[in-house]
Amino acid sequence: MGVTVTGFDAATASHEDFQELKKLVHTEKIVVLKGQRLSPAAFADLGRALGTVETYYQAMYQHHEVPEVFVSSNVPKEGKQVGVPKTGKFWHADYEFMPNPFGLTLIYPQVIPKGNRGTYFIDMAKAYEKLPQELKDAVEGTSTRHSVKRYFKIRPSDVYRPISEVFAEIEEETPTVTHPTVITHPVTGERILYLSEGFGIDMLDADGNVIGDELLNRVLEATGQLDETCGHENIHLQSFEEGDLLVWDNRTLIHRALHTTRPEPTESFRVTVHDDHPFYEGIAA
Ligand code: 7UC
Ligand code: FE
Repeated sequence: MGVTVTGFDAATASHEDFQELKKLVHTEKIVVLKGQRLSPAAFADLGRALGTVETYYQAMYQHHEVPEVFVSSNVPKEGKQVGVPKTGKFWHADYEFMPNPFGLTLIYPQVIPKGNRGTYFIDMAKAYEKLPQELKDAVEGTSTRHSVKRYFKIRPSDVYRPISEVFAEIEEETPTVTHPTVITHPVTGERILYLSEGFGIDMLDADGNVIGDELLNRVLEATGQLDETCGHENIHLQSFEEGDLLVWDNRTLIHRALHTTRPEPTESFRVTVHDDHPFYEGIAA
């Protein structure tokens, strides 16, 4: 999975180059831009060259100078936490719990662990293709509900608050959303299973009635998301080294941060972008 691109310079790239890059992401799913040296502001500019940048909705994730940059870090600066540690250690698509998710995720690792480096991916278009016909038939016409609630990170300001109040606030700010279980990629036309172990809550039949958990669990199992060893044949471990900048198709791929056995310093910057296409054909956004 994925391709490597050397010699890409966002500062001198033409409009056509950026269009080409996007096309490559849609067809190859992961593009690794090698040898990047970008300031946080230049990283956000790269995002803007690809479409409309989405700033993460919670301030605690935002880079202090460039809010469009999401910071995942366990490396304190001047003794203070920056961004949020241990993000994304569960299968998900970014903003899956939002009404209008974005098509592109850009990750630019800053501090790379020596031991456990990389991110796990599953191509959910391929996973759909491989489903037994019986499961394909079972998900046809269904939709899936998604919420951030199980992986919402408690903020420093939440200390001493009743957990019920925090849950109510999550539902108020980011109400549970419903998307078709199988979405169509607006560029490639692929059919994609759009659900994850992290954010998927339950499924609805064509009439909007909740289906028991069994179907959701069977689909999660079949796609490899319940394999805690991450050895399932659908799972791809994407490694990276200093200077790499990853751009991936956030419609087709779900991902999961690698488990670190011993905590090692790790930091990465993220920019997320709505490209020129609706998230999926027929989305109400
Ligand atoms: O802290 C995290 O794991 C962030 C997650 C809840 N959301 C990332 C996203 O873009 O959906
Ligand atoms: Fe993520």
